[in-house]
Amino acid sequence: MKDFYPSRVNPEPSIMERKDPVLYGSQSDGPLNNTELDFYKQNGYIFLEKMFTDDEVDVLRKELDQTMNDHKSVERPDVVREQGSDEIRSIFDVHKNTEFFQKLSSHERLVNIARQLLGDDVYINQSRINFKPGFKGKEFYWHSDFETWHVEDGMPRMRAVSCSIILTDNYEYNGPLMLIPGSQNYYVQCASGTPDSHFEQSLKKQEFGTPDNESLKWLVDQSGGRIDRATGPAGSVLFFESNIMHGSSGNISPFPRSNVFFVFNSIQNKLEKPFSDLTPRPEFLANRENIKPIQPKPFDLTKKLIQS
Ligand code: 6CS
Ligand code: FE
Repeated sequence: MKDFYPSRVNPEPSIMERKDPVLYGSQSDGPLNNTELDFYKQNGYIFLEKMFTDDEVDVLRKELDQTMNDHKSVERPDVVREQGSDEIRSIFDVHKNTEFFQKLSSHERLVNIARQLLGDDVYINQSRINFKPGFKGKEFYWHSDFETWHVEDGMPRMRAVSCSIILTDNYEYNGPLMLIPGSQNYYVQCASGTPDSHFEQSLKKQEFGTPDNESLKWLVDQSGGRIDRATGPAGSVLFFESNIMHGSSGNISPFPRSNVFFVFNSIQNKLEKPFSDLTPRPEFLANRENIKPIQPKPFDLTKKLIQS
């Protein structure tokens, strides 16, 4: 298969233009209006305040705490700990491993937006819950998710969107996600060289497939010097395009930050072989098995599944 987005091939990094649309659907395809869709197209993300009520957030947070407790002593690759400590950083594959998050991943409120943005049926390519406890939560260095998914997992085109449900209030000072608006339109072809089983390290601290300083400066310049932050109340939902440059700082405030994270991919954009010599990453990071379009379902989080 042709590689439209080569990266980690040359020793020197470079920047190329995106070859795919950012927005695939239109207003008549789903819940977002033209203003919201335009914002997403221009900026590469949209932050929807309070899509979930406080009661729903309580339930979500309880489920997250429960999942975290259940995994405290679980030693498995899908339970990622912080470097040099026992602190859980992420738990992957929650849309398969827990009944609650499985239902949540097909919630019509989320899926209908993903379908609209991608203009297609969708499936989950990756899911996780992330924790950034007060005082000790560590950073995520700048990266494009698509770069990793393309080079290490074989995602052919830019037709995926990440959805992050924010479960604690996000402030400027507790390590919110930072995004470079407009960077979804450019692809940083990163410098070559990726160690074997890179993911074992990159999920704690990514050092390969990250942009060089010059490219990052260039991206911030093209946005007019803007770096946006996904700040807002718990219950808000952030949708961000697969190639937008993003990252977050550590959390030295007393306030924890946690979120649930689903990656929706177009059903026409299923994973192929990695666009590199690397061994494909495990299923918990990059879903390949039993791929079926999600049927959006109404799901009252505070009650039981309304309809299955
Ligand atoms: O590995 C992944 O799939 C995700 N995690 C990191 C640290 N970088 C790329 C992508 O966001
Ligand atoms: Fe990311």
